[in-house]
Order: sequence, then structure tokens, then C-alpha cells
Amino acid sequence: FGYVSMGSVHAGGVDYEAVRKAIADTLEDESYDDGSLGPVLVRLAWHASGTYSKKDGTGGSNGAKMRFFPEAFHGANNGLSVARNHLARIKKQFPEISNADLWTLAACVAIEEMGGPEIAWRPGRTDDNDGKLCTPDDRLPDAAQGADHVRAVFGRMGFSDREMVALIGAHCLGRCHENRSGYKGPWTRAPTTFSNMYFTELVGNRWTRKNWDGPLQYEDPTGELMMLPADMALLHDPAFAVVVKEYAADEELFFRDFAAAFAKLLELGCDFDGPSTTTKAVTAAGVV
Ligand code: DDH
Repeated sequence: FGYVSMGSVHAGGVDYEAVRKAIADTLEDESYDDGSLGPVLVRLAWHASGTYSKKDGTGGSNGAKMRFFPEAFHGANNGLSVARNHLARIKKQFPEISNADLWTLAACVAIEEMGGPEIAWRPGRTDDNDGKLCTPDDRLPDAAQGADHVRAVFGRMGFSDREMVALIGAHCLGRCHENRSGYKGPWTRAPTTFSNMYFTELVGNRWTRKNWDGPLQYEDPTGELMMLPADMALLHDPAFAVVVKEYAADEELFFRDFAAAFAKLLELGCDFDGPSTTTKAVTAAGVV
């Protein structure tokens, strides 16, 4: 920790600018999903970080604990081996970066490359050597549940209503895979672009129950876009709905709030020295 203030270009022996470039250069993959590994990399960092509990300080991105049993096999983490394996190849090129730093940095680079806001990120996470500090399989949100559950889960991490809505706006990216979560389809028509379209779809489209054998999910009139029950909860809860409408109307505001909340998410449970430094400030100092 404290690498940032050391003023060395390759802080801790890692050339973070080169790591960023390696991540950015390998995001596109025409044979995968919608053509980008970006969304699944964002989900990896979220699931690594979102296990945090402010009550006892357990969980969070430090340790990169999802490499180990049992967390690697938690149902919520189905499919994230795609992201872990991809980053393991980048780690071979930059052995000095910790997996925990690499996973969180990759999400920031992916969001920025997909047109989203710059996310403040700093190095200093370390890797665990085993799964002893893995948290129980009940920390991440259940898509079948509603507003009370969303508040309980994100409240446990220390987030406000506004921060919860901002974070869930990451569903502008990617899609549900039947063989991973049981749900199916993307939330927007541009799933490799970071935007406020999750909110404009939620507010502006018409959502009805999908008639199928799978778990309850909602579809638009074309049947091509989807919302989870936990997404619909943001519309039906009056306090959440106010924020959803703000973000649907103002993408800049969403980007600002998302960048702050996502940076906070990635640092939950990480014991850094001193306050967070924005990527810009770190770049200006010639470190990252
Ligand atoms: Fe999510 N998410 N998420 N999500 N999520 C899924 C996919 C993606 C919930 C459920 C699901 C966040 C919050 C919630 C991303 C980012 C974030 C899938 C589909 C389910 C189910 C997985 C699959 O089948 O592959 C629920 C419930 C919540 C909730 O808060 C109540 C948050 C906070 C984020 C974030 O990044 C900050 C991304 C990205 C994806 C797309 C992944 C992909 O492979 O594509």
C-alpha cells in the first residue's frame, strides 16, 4: 500500500499503463457473446467486491478469493471462469500485479473502453493463498427478489439508495445466459456500450411477464430485451424510482454517480493508506 505516493513510474514493480493497454487490447472477441469480454469482466469485479459486509469487514475484492473453493463454485459466480481465465493470461504477462488488483482494474478499463466514465482506481490489494476467507454463498443479490432484498444486500455493503440504483445501472452491459443464471437476454440493444440505456429502457419501454418455462423475468413487446424481478423492483419502489428517472433523463449525472459508487465498491474491505486518488490524479503524478 502507499505505492501511489512513492512516485515511481512502475509502482510496486508493475507498469499499470501497460497492464491497462493489455486489457484494452484484448477486450474484443468476435466469437464471444456480443463481441466483447467487457461485460463479464465488470461482473467479475462486482462479484469479487460485492461479498463485503461492513458488520465484520469480511468479503470484498482483496484476496481475489473467488479463485478458490468454495467461492469459485458459488451459484452466483457461474460463468465468471471466462473472465478469470482471460485475466489469468494477462497475469502471465505481468506476474507482479496481484490478481485482486488485476480483476478490479480490468473492470475499470472495460467500462472506460466501452464508453463509460473514468473510474478512480488504485493498486494495493493482495492475493490470498487459499479459500479460508471465502464468505458464505448468500452475499450477492438474488434476482428473483424485490426492493427490500436489494436494500438489505447493498445496505450490508454500506451503500445508500442512490448508490444502489447507480450501481445496478451496470445492467446497461452484457446479458443473462440461461446456462449460467437461468435467465435469458440483454437489458439493452447496445450491450457492449456503457450508457444510461438501462434506465431509459426501464422507464420508457413496456414490461410484461415472459411466458416461458424459465424463472420469472420480464420482456419488452419485441421479446428481445429483458428485466429481472430485481430490476423491476427499482421501478416499483418509490424511492428507487425517483433516482431511476433522474438517471434516465441525465446520462452525465448517472456517469458521475456510477463512477463514484463503483470506485467505492472496488475498495470495500481493502485497507489502503489514506484517501482514494482518482485515476487522473495518479496519472498526473506519473504513477499509473
Ligand atoms: Fe448483475 N446480473 N445483478 N449487476 N450483472 C447479471 C449479469 C450482469 C443481478 C443479477 C444478474 C449488479 C446487480 C445485480 C452485471 C453487473 C452488475 C445476471 C446474468 C444476473 C442474474 C448472469 C448470467 O446469466 O450470465 C442482481 C439480482 C443485481 C441486484 O443488484 C439486485 C451490479 C451492482 C453490477 C455492477 O457491475 C456494479 C453485468 C455487467 C452483467 C452482465 C454479465 C455478462 O456476462 O454479460
